[in-house]
Amino acid sequence: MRCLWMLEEVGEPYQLIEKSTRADDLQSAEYLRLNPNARIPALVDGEVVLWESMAINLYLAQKYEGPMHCAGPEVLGLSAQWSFWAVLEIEALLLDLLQHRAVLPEFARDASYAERDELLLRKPLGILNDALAGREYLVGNSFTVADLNVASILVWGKIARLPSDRDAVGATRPPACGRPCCLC
Ligand SMILES: N[C@@H](CCC(=O)N[C@@H](CS)C(=O)NCC(=O)O)C(=O)O
Repeated sequence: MRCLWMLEEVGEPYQLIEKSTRADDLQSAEYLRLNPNARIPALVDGEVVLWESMAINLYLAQKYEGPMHCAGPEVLGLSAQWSFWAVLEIEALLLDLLQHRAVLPEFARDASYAERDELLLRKPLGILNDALAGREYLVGNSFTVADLNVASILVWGKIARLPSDRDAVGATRPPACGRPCCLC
């Protein structure tokens, strides 16, 4: 999903080849040549084949001119920083919270897991809220791949019923709220 959002923001023509998460789709020899992890997504851009959604988005921001183009190494470095940070500090906790708040059937949910996840998320969400205090974007004065990659993880916060008021403790309001392709 985050790569499709990025492609829409980049504005270059692309072809989407839809895959299901079924084994016969992802475990085919043809698909494994593109992504040996048997996961979605994979990007084919001429001779370049890439997997890992954050890396695909950073590549697209480097490669193509236009509104999402990284203006220089500083923007690229900061975008990589926020992208790795979101994956390492937030993603697993938020996915677990999502499971125990919304995805698992009621009988399998464990409120103590959700409580723990919410507590552990307070620190990174506080860091994000501080970084966005008085500004709309994480890097510079315009929407970049840093905002897109971080927001693409934080959108799950809404389904996981995290408060969205930026000033509340443990709250999340993703950068770039309200963009046409953003789900939040
Ligand atoms: N870290 C990978 C995660 C990719 C991933 O988990 N994709 C899911 C779909 S959103 C998938 O392919 N699931 C199928 C499976 O794990 O068997 C990325 O960001 O590209």
